[in-house]
Amino acid sequence: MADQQGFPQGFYWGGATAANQLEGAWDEDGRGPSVDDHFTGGTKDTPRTITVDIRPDLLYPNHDGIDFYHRYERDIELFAEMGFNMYRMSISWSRIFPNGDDEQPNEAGLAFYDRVFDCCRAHGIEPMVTLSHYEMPYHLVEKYNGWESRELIGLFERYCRTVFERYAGKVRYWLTFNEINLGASDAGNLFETSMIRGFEGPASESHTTPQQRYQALHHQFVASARVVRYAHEHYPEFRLGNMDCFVLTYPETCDPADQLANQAEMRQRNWYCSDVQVRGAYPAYARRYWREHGIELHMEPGDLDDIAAGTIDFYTFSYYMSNVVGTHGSLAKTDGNMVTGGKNPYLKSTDWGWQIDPDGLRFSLNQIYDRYQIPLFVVENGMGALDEVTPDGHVHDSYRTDYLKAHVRAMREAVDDGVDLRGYTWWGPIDLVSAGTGEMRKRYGFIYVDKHDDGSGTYERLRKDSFFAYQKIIRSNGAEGLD
Ligand code: BGP
Repeated sequence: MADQQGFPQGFYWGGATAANQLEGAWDEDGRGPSVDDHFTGGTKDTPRTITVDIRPDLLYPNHDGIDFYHRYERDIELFAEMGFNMYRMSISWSRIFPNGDDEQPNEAGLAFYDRVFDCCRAHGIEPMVTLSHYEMPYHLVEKYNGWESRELIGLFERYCRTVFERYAGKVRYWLTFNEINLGASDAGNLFETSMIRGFEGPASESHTTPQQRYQALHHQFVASARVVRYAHEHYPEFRLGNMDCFVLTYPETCDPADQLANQAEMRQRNWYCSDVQVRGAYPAYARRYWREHGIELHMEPGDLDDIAAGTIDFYTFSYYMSNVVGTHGSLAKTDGNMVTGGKNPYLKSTDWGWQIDPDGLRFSLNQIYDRYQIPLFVVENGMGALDEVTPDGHVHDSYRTDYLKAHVRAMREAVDDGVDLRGYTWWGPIDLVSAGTGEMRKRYGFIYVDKHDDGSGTYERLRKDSFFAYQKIIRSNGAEGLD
C-alpha cells in the first residue's frame, strides 16, 4: 500500500483571533465603540446583556480583551515560537472609521495594523485578515440598524478600499465576513448583521424576521462581491475568501424523511451563503425557501451581476462540532456554536456541550471540496475548556492536545482523500474573550492569559502543555506528534 500522502509542502499552520475579542483599548487612539462593546459578560446558562449606553455599573469584557493592543509584539513572538507561518486576525472597523460613515479614516488606527503586520512579517508569518469579524461601528447600528440598510454596502466598500490600499504589500489573504451564514439566524444577527437598534436586554431576547435576515444577507453578498471584484481588478496578488460557520448535520435514521430534513438543514445552514459566494448566483433551492418563509428580497438592478462578478478564490470555514437532525421527535438537544442541535449518542462533548467530532471534519472537508473544487482552509477549530494553573505555573491541558491531534489526523485523512486543503488556523491560540458567552474562563489558548471574568488579572502569558504539542506538529508539517 502506498504511503500516506501527508500535508503538502508550504501548508499554513497557525491560529485565528478577532480584534474585538483580544485587542482591548476599546476607546484608545480615536477608536469608536463597536457592537461588541455594548455586550456584558454572560455564562453558559446566562446570556450576555446588550445595553444601548455603556453603563459604569456593568462589566464589558471586550473593552479590555486581553490587551493585545499593547502586547501584540510579545504575543506574535510566542506564535512564532510555536512555528506559525499564518496568523488569521481581523481589523476592527471602528478603529479605522470610528463611526463607520466618517469622511476620513483614523490614522492612529491604520498605523496600529501597520505595526502588527510588520511584526508578523518580521517573524515570517503570513497574515490572513478578516475584514469584518462579528462587529461594526455601533453608530451604524444606531443610524441604519446594521445590515438591514443598503447604505452599509457603500460604507463597507469604502472601509475595504482604504485598508486594501494601505496594506497592499503586507497582506495577501483576505476574508470578507466572518461566519456570514450565521446571519440567517437570530443568534448571528447579534454580531453578524447587527440589527439591534435600540435593543436592551438579554441577547437571547433579540429577534428579527426571516425577511430582515435574508435581506441583510443579500446586502452582505453584494458588498462582499463588490469588494472581491475591486480587489481582483486592483490588486492581482490578493486572494479573497468567504468564511462560513460549518456545522455538519447527520440524519438521525435512514428514514427518508430524516434524509430530506437533513438535506434542507444542510442547505439552509451551511450551503446557502457559500453557494452564492463561490458560484456567484443564488442556488435553485433558494426560491422555494424564500416563498415558504415569506421572504421577498428587494434587489436593485445590477445586484445579481455584482454577485456573479465577485466570486471568491478560496473557501474557509470554522469547524467545532456536528449535530443531528431527525423527524421522530425523539432527539435530545445539545448546545453548540451559536446554534443548538440534536445530540449524537456516539460523541462526547466539551464542558460547554459542543459535540467533539473529528471524523465529521474529514467528512465536511470532502463534502465541501466535492461541491466547489476550490482550495480550502480550516480557519477556526478549537476547544473551549476550563483550565487550571498548577502552583508551579503549568497548565496540563491534555484534553486540548487530544482534540488538536484528532482534528489534525482527520485533516491528514482528508488530504489523502484528495482534498485541496491549504491551511489550518486554530481558534484562539491565546486565551481571549468568548464571543458567545463573553467569558474568559472558556479558554481555547495554547497560551494562558491571567485575566478573569470579574475583570481581575495580571495579563501575564504562560505556555500551556498544548503549546509544545502544537509546536511539534508544526515542526514536522503534521507528520509527527499525532499519536
Ligand atoms: C466562532 C467565532 C469566533 C469564536 C468561536 C468560539 O463562531 O467566529 O469569534 O468566538 O466561534 O466561540 P465562543 O467564543 O462562543 O466559544
